[in-house]
Amino acid sequence: MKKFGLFVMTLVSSMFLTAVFGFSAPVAAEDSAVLVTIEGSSFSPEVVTIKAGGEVVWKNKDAATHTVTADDGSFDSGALSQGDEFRQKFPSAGAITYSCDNHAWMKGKIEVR
Ligand SMILES: [Cu+2]
Repeated sequence: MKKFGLFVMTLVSSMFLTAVFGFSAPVAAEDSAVLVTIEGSSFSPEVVTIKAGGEVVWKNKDAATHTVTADDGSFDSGALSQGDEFRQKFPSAGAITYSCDNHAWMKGKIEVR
């Protein structure tokens, strides 16, 4: 009887874990954005290719404040402090170059296909 009780407890706890995992999985699936890390005063990767309708998220890991500013003015993150994120969707195909307002040498490119 003790063994049966242990079996039931194992079954119940694995069902609980399945329920928790089942609940968290769709949340992770929603976030299909391509990550660009800002670190060492550079965008990494510098060039990313995404499908039309895709999203890019930039995360600033530097202590310095950076911006993600499109050269054509189509988007601008404003000041990103350490740990801040900026998200941008790209609905149509084309290439968009961007840079950091605070550091002119920081450049990146999004290729939308
Ligand atoms: Cu910068």
